[in-house]
Amino acid sequence: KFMQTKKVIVTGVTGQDGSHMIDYLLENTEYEIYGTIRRLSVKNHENILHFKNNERVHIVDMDLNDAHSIRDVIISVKPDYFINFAAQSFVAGSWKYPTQTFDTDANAVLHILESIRRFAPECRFYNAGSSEEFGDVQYSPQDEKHPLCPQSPYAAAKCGARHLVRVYRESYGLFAVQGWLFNHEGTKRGKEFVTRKITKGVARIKREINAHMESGYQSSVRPLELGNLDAKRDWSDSEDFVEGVWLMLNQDAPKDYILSSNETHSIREFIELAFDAAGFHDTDTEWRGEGLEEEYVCNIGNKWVTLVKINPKFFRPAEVDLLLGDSNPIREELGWSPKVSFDKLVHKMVKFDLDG
Ligand code: NDP
Ligand code: GDR
Repeated sequence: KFMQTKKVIVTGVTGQDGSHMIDYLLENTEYEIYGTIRRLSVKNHENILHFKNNERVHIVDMDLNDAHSIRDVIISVKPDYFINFAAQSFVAGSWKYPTQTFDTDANAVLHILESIRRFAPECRFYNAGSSEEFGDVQYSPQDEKHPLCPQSPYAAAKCGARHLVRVYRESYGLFAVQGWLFNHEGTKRGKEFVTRKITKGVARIKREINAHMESGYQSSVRPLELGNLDAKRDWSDSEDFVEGVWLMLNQDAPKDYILSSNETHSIREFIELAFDAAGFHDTDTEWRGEGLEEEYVCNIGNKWVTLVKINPKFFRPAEVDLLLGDSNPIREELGWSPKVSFDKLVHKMVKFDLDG
């Protein structure tokens, strides 16, 4: 007998997680997939090119800032799953575009929940929650009981969405969850986020040094400019996390979990490891100076070359100093386990940017 295939809507597929989610669904399910995109003046389809023409993937238009477009897609697809990765996801940008951030990251979630309730009440919904919601952390490691202490318009919007998801779950019995995902990265990571900015910067500097080996490279190397190097983050690989999201969506009853590596590292450590992965050895490199004068330098052919310097323009109006997750509950209850270590992640990203 003909069995109707389940349908999954994934938003944010031109970004990092949405793109990996589609790869994961193509490999691990037989479902029909609807990846949503919005109109931009210049297309950025780099992360969807490899599945754009797959017969199981339908690319449909939906702008989260337009409630009608959300509603129209939900009515026409009647999804079994709705995975919402789309967002204004850049924390620093959320002070510049607070209203747009709140509309996209909180109000749009309300529009999705309302349309699911009215037109597809059996649909399982996932919204992309964040460790940024813990913000001004009260204790470490952060677990699912940690209070919400947002430090940015972005985090405040994600907290608003979290309350809405819970209210809709409890009021209407929707299967709606919102994990707390700690930072996750990879070769599809946006270039303004610190990890990718570093790995791309390392690759560029390596190329500049190689190109000028013969002729006074000291003046030819443009240092990488960064903000607060003391912040600490719990970094993982995005490909490990999309699996955790799918497990959350397929548990018996809706429950929100943390996904994290359970380790924390400073931006400074990420920088050291990234340069090391590109062949700048720690015997040749060192940190010098303090505060705004701090620099990461390297001795190349008896000349000191500045690799990294501070630019205060990358400081934020408020900072999240430390994030460290406790993802033991999802490991124990749903059997999730990440495969890629911090060290492997940094090496993978540096290698990709060196080759690219
Ligand atoms: P990206 O920034 O890589 O991707 C964001 C996606 O959202 C892009 O596809 C973007 O489309 C889309 N988008 C933005 N605004 C709209 C809009 N108005 N309408 C439709 N689509 C829109 O994010 P990530 O993949 O890194 O993150 C996925 C989600 O997880 C986000 O919600 C993020 O806030 C959250 N998160 C991410 C973490 C991480 O470490 N990566 C950790 C915790 C949470 P376009 O290409 O058109 O701009
Ligand atoms: P984050 O990621 O804010 O944690 O949000 P980001 O990589 O932007 O910043 C991490 C830390 O690095 C410090 N930093 C810099 N950051 C950027 N972007 N550029 C710099 O030059 C720089 N220098 C230092 C920041 O101050 C910060 O402390 C990410 C996003 O993916 C969110 O969507 C997600 O919710 C959280 O992770 C969990």
